[in-house]
Parts: sequence; structure tokens; C-alpha cells
Amino acid sequence: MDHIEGFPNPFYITQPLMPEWDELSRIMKSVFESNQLSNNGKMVMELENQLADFLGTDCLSVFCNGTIALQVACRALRLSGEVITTPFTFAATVHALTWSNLKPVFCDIQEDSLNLDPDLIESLITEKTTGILPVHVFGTPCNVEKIQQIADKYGLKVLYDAAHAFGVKIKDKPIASYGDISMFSFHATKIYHTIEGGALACNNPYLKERLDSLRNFGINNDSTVKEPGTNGKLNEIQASVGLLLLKKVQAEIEQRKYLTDLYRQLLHDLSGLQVYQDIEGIRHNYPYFAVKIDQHQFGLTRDELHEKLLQYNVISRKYFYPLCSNFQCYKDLPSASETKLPIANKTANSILALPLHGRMCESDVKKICTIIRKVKPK
Ligand code: T4K
Repeated sequence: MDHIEGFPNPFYITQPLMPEWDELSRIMKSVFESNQLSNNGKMVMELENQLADFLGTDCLSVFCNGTIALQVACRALRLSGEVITTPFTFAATVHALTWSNLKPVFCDIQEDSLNLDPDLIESLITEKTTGILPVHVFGTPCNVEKIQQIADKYGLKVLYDAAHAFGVKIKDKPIASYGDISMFSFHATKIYHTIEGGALACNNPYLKERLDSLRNFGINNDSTVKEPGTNGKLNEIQASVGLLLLKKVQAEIEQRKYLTDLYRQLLHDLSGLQVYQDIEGIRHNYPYFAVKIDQHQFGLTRDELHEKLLQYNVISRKYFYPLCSNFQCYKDLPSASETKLPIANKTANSILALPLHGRMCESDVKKICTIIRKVKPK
């Protein structure tokens, strides 16, 4: 193969979706002129309405980030004791349980969906279990029906970490309609963002009232503080960025779909590199382009491919490595042992996320694929 130049500058896994400058300055001006910068102002209220509409949920509360939102959800659902979750996720999922004085119980994942394996949940339920915290990893929906059946059978709450699943639908049904609460992250690295931010979606107005109170120090009104809340509020500036970006997110998803299809087309014949296809009946949102490396067939380990790509300025990411169950703070939990989590351990060593965002163009994907072909041993 001919010599191929790397990218002149680091080519990152993502670049944030950006508002138009003139629109941004107009909206900022109106916020500053209003003198209301935080505490559930006009922009936050408007954003909540528009997001509830977009995500197809009855009730939605925005937060300063997804991690605090998860912690508030744990408290609002009155979770206690043990909560079953996946080790193949970002640290925040499991840490939110620990910060809520809950014991995470790790459950292995499915090889195809990369999500918590519902067939293994029942064997992990004890008299201390009060909830399940599954993650729609890379936006692929969990087996929501099966998870709900188990939750109903044992009287457990289901709190979905839908950080990656903004706008995903299962047979036209919004992802937020499953479980008791779904958490979305609006961090700058997500397909839709408010710089930092997050939301909790539910279909119960009483629960929303409690979420709103908990994110505002537990204050109910001028003379009543019902319970120890926290400060989880989003401010007016970030909410207005969110309003502007909501108008752009559909185009972002479409461009990502186009680039994802191109990646699939250009990489599908490479032995030892597995691309993931769309699932019938699912409206995907393309938050990441993850590939799975079989080192024997590909000729390089996932880590070696990651290193080789760096030489060409392609900054791929080993999401989610290390596995949460192997963190220093969790590795001694009985459920964290490697023998109990064989698929998750194998997966964490073989998945690589390649750059994907709406500002990339066709030639970027072609170049990354050419580089991958070049570094793969013959
Ligand atoms: N649950 C799940 C399943 C999650 O994935 C996350 C967050 C959460 C819960 C918690 O939600 P939040 O509390 O964060 O709302 C990033 C994000 O910080 C994190 O939000 C996200 N998941 C996680 C998967 O990824 P890093 O450490 O990988 O990000 P970082 O700073 O390395 O950024 C990745 C690349 O993006 C950079 O190399 C360059 C680019 N970038 C990043 C930022 C922040 C930009 O171009 N501009 C930017 O402003 O964690």
C-alpha cells in the first residue's frame, strides 16, 4: 500500500456539537438582561418542556450533570442495600451507587449487545436487592422487557443509565418510557449536550416533584425543607445552549448515521475486526463507533491497534477499559471476581471506539479506514 500521511493534528474521538455564534450571543444577551442566571428560570423551564417532547416522556427534570442526576434518582426511588448493575460502563454509573451508600452487584454482559445479561440477573438477587441499574451501552437498548419482568417479579426498581441513548426508540417507543427513571447525560462529549448537564425522565408527576425538590436542597417552599437534597440545578446559560443545540441534534444524528454506514462498508471485510450493525426495529442514535478486535485474526491486540493509530494522530478510545469491577475500589467485591464476569472482561480488552462526530466528513472516515488497513499485519 502507498505511503499514507497521518492527520496533521490530533483527530479526537469526538468534537462537541456547537451552536451558531450569532444565535448564541443573542440568547446570552437575553439571559444576562433578564438578571435570572440560575434557580429554575425561563430557559430551564423551556428546555425541560422541549426535551420532554423530543424524548417522548411525560416528565423530565434537567440537572447539572448526569452523575448527580443518577445519585438523585437513587434517593428518589428509595434504593437501599444492593443494586445490580453492569461493570462494562463509565465509572460514573457505579460510583453513583457508592455515593448513595448502595452496594453495586456486578452482573456479566451479553456478547452481542454489550449490555447487562438479563438471564443472569435473578441469580444475583438477594433479600438486600432493591434495584437494577442497567446501561444502554453505546445507545443499544437493553432487553427492557425481560428486565421489567424480573423487576416486577421481585418488586425491584429499574433505573436506566441512558447516558448514551438520547433519542433512541424501540419500535417507535421512546427509550425513556422504560423503567422507573432514565438518566441522560448532556456532557460536551455526548451527541446532544448543555456543556455539562443531564436529565432524569419518568412518567410519574409525583416522582418528578420529588426529583425537582431533591435537586434544589430538598426545599419545597418558603417554609418547608422536606429532606436532605443536593444542588443539582442547571443554570440559565447552559440551558440556553441546550435550547439552541436541540434544533441541531437531528442533523447531527443523521450525519453520524451516514459516517457509521461508511465505516461499516469500508471495514466489514477486515478479518478480526468486528463492526456492529443496526438492529431491526431500533431507531439508533450513533453516539460511538465501536469495533471489536480479535487479536488472533487481526494480528494486533486492541491496545496495539490503539497505539498504532496514535502514530497517525488518530485518537481512538478504549471505552470501557478498565472494567469498573477491576477498579481498586471495587475489585474485592464478591461479584467483581473475573471468573464471574468472563464476557465483560474479554469485552473490555477488545473494544475500541474510533472517532465519530457530526463535523467529520467522508474523507476523514476513508483516511482512518485506510490507516487501519495499513497497520494491520498482512
Ligand atoms: N453513565 C455513562 C454510561 C456515561 O458514559 C457517563 C459519562 C455518565 C454516566 C456520567 O455522565 P456525566 O456526569 O458526565 O454527565 C467522557 C465524559 O466526560 C463523560 O461524560 C462520558 N460519560 C465518558 C464516556 O466520556 P472522557 O474522560 O473520556 O472525556 P475526554 O475529556 O477524554 O473527552 C474525549 C474527547 O472529546 C477528547 O479527547 C477531546 C474531545 N472533547 C472533549 C471535551 C470535554 C472536546 O473536543 N471538547 C470538549 O469540551 O470522559
